[in-house]
Amino acid sequence: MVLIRGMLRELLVLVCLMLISTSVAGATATNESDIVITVDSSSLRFSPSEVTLTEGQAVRFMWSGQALPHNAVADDGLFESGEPARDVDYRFVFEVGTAGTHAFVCEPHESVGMVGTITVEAAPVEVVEEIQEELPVENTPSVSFMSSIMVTTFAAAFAARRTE
Ligand SMILES: [Cu+2]
Repeated sequence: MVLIRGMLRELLVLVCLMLISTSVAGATATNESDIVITVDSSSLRFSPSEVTLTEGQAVRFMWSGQALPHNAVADDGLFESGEPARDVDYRFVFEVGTAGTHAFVCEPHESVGMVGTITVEAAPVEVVEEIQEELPVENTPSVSFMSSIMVTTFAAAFAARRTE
């Protein structure tokens, strides 16, 4: 019986470690996976102008101190960074359901070829739940961490009682 309990404890520690590592990775993924689009040195091109991402990921249009004011407006109306500006930091999350190709332009410079394309690939089904769960707790990653600990504690207490 002691041997079994020892093995159970090792198993629980392992499960606990796995839960902690996945919740930490999930909490930090939101910003690390952002795709940044800026303006190149010619001042009339997006860089990069063509990107591919997965539903749930975000694109961040970001530039500062530009000689000319720019914006980023989707042809299909999905997103718009606002009025053209020399300093822009605009983040747009491509939620589930936005899979497809989204062409966008810089309104003042569309005629000289300041255009781009964002290709959004559908998220795998198991990732959908994860994204919806994470969005409200974006700034409080400890919530999922705490729930993992609580689940593990309950499991440990339950397992210990059963082996007695
Ligand atoms: Cu422009």
